[in-house]
Amino acid sequence: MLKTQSTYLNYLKSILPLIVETSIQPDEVTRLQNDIEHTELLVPVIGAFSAGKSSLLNAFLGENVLGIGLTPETELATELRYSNDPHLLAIRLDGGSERLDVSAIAGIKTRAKEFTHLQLYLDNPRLKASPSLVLVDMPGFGSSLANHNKAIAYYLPRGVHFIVVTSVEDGNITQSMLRQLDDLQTYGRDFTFLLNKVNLRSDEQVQEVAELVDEQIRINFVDTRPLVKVGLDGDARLGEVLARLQPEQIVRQVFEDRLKDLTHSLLSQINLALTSLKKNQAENQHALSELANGIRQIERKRDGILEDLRDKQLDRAVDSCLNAVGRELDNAQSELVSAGLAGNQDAFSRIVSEVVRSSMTRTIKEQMDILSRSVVTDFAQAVGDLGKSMGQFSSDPNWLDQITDRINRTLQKTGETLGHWSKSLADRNTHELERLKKEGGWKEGNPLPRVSYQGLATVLAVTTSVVNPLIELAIIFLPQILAFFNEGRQREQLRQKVINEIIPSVKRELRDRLPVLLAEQMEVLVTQVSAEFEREIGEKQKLIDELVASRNHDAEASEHQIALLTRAREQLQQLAKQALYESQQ
Ligand SMILES: Nc1nc2c(ncn2[C@@H]2O[C@H](COP(=O)(O)OP(=O)(O)O)[C@@H](O)[C@H]2O)c(=O)[nH]1
Ligand SMILES: [Mg+2]
Repeated sequence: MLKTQSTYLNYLKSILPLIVETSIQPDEVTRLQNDIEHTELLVPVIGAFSAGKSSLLNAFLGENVLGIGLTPETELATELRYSNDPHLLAIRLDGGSERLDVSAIAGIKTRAKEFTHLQLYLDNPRLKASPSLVLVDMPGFGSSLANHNKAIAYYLPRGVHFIVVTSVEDGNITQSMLRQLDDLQTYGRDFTFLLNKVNLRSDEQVQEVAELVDEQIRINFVDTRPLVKVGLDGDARLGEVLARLQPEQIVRQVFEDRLKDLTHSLLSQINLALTSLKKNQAENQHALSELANGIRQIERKRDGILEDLRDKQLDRAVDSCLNAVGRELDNAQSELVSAGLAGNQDAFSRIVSEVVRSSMTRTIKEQMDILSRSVVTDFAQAVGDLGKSMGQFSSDPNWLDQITDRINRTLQKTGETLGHWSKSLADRNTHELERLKKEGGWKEGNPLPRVSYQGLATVLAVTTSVVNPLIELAIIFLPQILAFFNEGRQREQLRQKVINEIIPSVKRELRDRLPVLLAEQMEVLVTQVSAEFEREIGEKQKLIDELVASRNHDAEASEHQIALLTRAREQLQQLAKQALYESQQ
């Protein structure tokens, strides 16, 4: 376990006893403990088929365990972990797994459809030396499109850093790779670029390719990054790349804000409890009725927003997504025509699916970003009066701002780096919403049922939930279009076909399916933001309510509570200072 991880876990462990004696709920503390404990940093190794990804990883491991060669061997993403009991776990689509012998990896690709990915446990010193980093051998662009898409869909939100491998033989970064890098950028993921097989070219040739690649990266990604040249020394080079990753820092980036938010939230609850204990009965009752009123306003606002979503915003969002897809498919026109002329159906479908993925991901994320910010503002306005009165009650003029800032920050989080998560939060929450809809006999047009979410799905998670099903579908309907290519066409004929039939039919297909998926996830986003506001307000309500009740029973108890809370506040501040603010090693 990393030092940062144990510092954070110790912090949570020591604050738990401080709050169990008060009426403050420890839910988020235990949730965070669980997440931090199970964090692994996934580092996917991506690149074209035959770029040398598996060879590089074999060199790093010092053993030839991953299949290499002329046919795409890696059809299933393979995670590398240390264990003194070597074995292979094949993870099934339902989340269950099958335990196999390490040697089974050679034949498993014939069963690729049954599994989402593989976990390979090896008794290997290199893996033992860096237990927090999990390298992933990814299927290349030349493997089956369905498997490639499955792997990208799974690892794009989960990878913390990507190692991008290109063979010097390719001469530059291919369009496919550029689109892939574009997706990484949308997801806010960093990458290291490896120029592989440099031993196959002269120094001058390598230098020429390196300059070209550098320029492509500069043009497409603004900032430059060092290009790592790899020949037969893959072992050492990959080791250096990993050493530069600074896992402690990555873990800190993933959890620091959450821990600080938790601490602020606990402190503000302690302060609220202290305030409430010092106020009289009537003042407390007034605060309680204001809070109850606030929850009603949130609910009313939510129903209003959902209505507006269905009436207006959805159509606008669908249009802007489809326009982007159309525009970017137009840009890829000559690439599509060339693939068609070469009779390369695989390449053709791959281009369509990549373009759809990257343009959809970008535009849907933009839409969701705009939506999330505007609804947080809407809800905050709806409870503006509550904000004022609670600000007075607790002598904290920023009472409401703190809540909205916290919710905004949570929505913008990009780290879903927990290797052990079988499903994204968005999936879980959507599932819960579906269950409640069914149970309550929900009908189209009715207000959505209330879901007690297990945390907020981020803008990115919601985006992923829309894009992934659409990519699967883009593959399903392509074969019909592709039949056309087998009839030996001329370039101009093909171009007309691409412009007049194929691009419109992709758009048509998306127009059929996108609105339902988009509406669903936009509703999930709105419902979650409203649930989060309600949770924040309800938490305060519950706290004051319990204090009022306990004071009625026992007047002395409040003196004891005040002493307890004051001590808890001091200790919490002290512990937080050590664990979160001073330990910037
Ligand atoms: N000369 C040379 N050949 C390499 C290198 N890396 C991989 N290869 C060869 O390239 C082919 C494909 O490699 P593989 O690791 O299977 O690529 P992957 O599809 O990206 O996993 C194999 O025949 C390897 O022997 C390298 O650094 N130098
Ligand atoms: Mg491979």
